[in-house]
Amino acid sequence: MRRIAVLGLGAMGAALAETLIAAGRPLVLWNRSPERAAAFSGRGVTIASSPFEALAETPLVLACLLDYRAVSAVLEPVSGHLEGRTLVNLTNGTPQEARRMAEWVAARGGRYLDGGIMAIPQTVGSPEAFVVYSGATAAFDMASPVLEAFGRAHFLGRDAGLAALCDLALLSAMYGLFGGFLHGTALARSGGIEPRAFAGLAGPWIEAMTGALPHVAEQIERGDYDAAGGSSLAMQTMAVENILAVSGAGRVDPALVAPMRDLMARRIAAGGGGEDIAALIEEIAPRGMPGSPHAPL
Ligand code: FVH
Repeated sequence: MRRIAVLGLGAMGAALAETLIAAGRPLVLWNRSPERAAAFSGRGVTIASSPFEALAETPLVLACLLDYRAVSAVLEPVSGHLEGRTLVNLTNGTPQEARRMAEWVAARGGRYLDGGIMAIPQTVGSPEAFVVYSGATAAFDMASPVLEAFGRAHFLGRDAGLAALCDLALLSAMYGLFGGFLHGTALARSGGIEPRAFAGLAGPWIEAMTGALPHVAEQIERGDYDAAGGSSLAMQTMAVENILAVSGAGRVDPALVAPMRDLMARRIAAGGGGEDIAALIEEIAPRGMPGSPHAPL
């Protein structure tokens, strides 16, 4: 087995390295601050003193750094040594950054695969972890037996920007979830319900609600949001107004919930009172505009 290079041993890079060590993969590790690489000494890995030394050892290079600026800073000095190598970049960034990086690597004779890790360091390699990839198909085919160790590997296509887009879309859903949970926790605490007791109720409730996501997605694809005797916006907006009223009384800042009330009001004013919550997508990404369900980016 040829060695695999891991560039970047922060919280996530170190978790990736640990996972590959557990999978019995031979590794060469590099990190800007040498002490993070030195922490792996005696674990049967090679410690490289420079990115050049790391690349020299392997055809497969994994990068997991803070941002694309860091990736460029690390790779530019060794750009003459990318020919024939596959770079898998697991650094968070924008689709534009990923596409630029893919072109830059290809211009130097290398293959580029972009990845978005849908796990935290503690869950890398666990059954719930997955990673979205896009870029050179040959790079995915070559690297996927290694990459599967991190979690299920989903290849989204040859557009190197797709993985970053999907990563950011999934993170958007996550931030909405945490934002809602934080507001709910503050509200509950204003009445003496402690955060852990609230979490015990919120977990099963949110889990049950995620069961509705396929139906919401179907409504968006059909462009038909009729609530059909279910949970209309006209009904839901009353609950949201009550949330905001109680938040004000309990001195909880409405910043995380008020935007939902505003979107509902806009949709209802446009005649959508009988529609389901899925209709709000038309307020943030109207049909026919970039980002709408009918005009993919
Ligand atoms: N940690 C997480 O929960 C998330 C889960 C999903 C994926 N993200 C993304 O993974 C990338 C790395 O995140 P991280 O958690 O490893 O981040 P840090 O622990 O802060 O480590 C940062 C590493 O980047 C190195 N670095 C920063 N700037 C430079 C530079 N100019 N040149 C070379 N290396 C640089 C840093 O090196 P050092 O400070 O130890 O010398 C660390 O190795 C990230 O895109 C997440 O969004 C993680």
